[in-house]
Amino acid sequence: MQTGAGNSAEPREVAAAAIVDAGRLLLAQRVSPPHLAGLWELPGGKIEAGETPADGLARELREELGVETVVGARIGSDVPLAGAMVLRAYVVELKSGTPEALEHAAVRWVDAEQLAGADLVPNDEVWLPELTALLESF
Ligand code: DCP
Repeated sequence: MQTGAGNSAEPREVAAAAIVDAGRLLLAQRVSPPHLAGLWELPGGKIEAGETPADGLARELREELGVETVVGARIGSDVPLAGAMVLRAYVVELKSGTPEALEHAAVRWVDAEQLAGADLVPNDEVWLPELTALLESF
């Protein structure tokens, strides 16, 4: 019987946060791996076994940015990743704290125009239409 890593029928999830405040979206600049270093992403990470995506994403944001958050609705489509993983984005509200680059090279807030010109990691580029619409709704 299989134990430990969970149900092999379900892909492991990497959750990413679309944090919007005052009409701007938070981007974080990756430090690794080498082919993604310097590119900008929605912050987040792997959901651990036994965690809900909401709890896991809030934990990642606490570790990476030093903030408390409320994880909301899914946004955009699933992005398949190597290793039977799937990347999903969520709209996230900042509850307390100011985001700091604790595990990234830098963080920055962008408006819709700056988002269009940002060097995003390729996976996150698929969410550009939904992220732009989200920014324009504020
Ligand atoms: N990823 C992505 N876009 C994001 C977030 C992550 O394409 N907005 C990808 C990059 C990696 C995978 O998802 O291929 C896992 O992301 P992280 O390395 O950021 O996840 P963790 O922080 O959980 O990794 P680690 O196990 O190194 O702590």
